[in-house]
Amino acid sequence: SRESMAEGATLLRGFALSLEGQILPGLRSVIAEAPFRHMVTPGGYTMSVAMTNCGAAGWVTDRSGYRYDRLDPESGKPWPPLPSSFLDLAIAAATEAGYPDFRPDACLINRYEPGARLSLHQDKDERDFSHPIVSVSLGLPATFQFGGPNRTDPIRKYALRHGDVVVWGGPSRLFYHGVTELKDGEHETLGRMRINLTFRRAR
Ligand code: MD3
Ligand code: FE
Repeated sequence: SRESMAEGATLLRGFALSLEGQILPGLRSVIAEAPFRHMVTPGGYTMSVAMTNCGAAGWVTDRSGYRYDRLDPESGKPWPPLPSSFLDLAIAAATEAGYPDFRPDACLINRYEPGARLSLHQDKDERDFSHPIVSVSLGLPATFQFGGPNRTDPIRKYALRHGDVVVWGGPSRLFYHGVTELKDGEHETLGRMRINLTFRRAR
C-alpha cells in the first residue's frame, strides 16, 4: 500500500517484506566487516543508537562534528560496499514514490535496543536536498515522530513496523523527526532489536 504522510513523504507498508531473504544476509556481511558502534556527538554524549554504514560514504559523528567519510574511523578502511539487494530495494522504493533517478551512495544502519531513542533532528549533512532519503524498518516496531520545518511545529506519531519503507523527498526532506524509546519485545527473526536502514545521496 502507498500512503502520504506529508507533501513528498510516502509510506510503503511492508514494501521490504518480499526482499527480506536477501536483505538480512546483506546486513550480516556488512556488520561482519564494519561492526555496530555507539558514536559520540559533538556535545560529548554517547548515542543510545548503535550505528554502522555501507556505501562509498558513511555518516559519522565524533567530538569534532557530524560528517560523511569514505573511511570507517574504527578500522581505517573504506566502508563495505552497498550490497546489491540494498541498492535494488532503495531504487525500487524511490521509483514507487516518484523518484526513479535516485542512486544512493550511502546507507546508515541504525540499531535500536530496548530503551534506545533518537531525539528530534533534521538530516542536513548531505550536499543536495533535492535527493530523497529512503528508510527501511526491520525488527521490533518503533514510534516515529514527524514534525515540520521548525523544531516547534506540532508532531505526529506513526508506528513503523518490520518491512515498512518510507521515502522522504520534497518539502518533507528537511522536516524534524525522531524515534521514541524502543519498547522491549522479541521479533521472530531479529530478536530484541530494531534495525533501520537509511539510504542517502551524500555527495
Ligand atoms: C524524515 N533515522 O538516521 S528513519 C536518521 O528510525 C534517522 O532510525 C530514524 O532519523 C530511524 O537520521 C528515522 C526515517 C527518516 C529518515 C530520514 C529522514 C525520516 C526522515 C529525513 C528527513 C525527514
Ligand atoms: Fe534522521
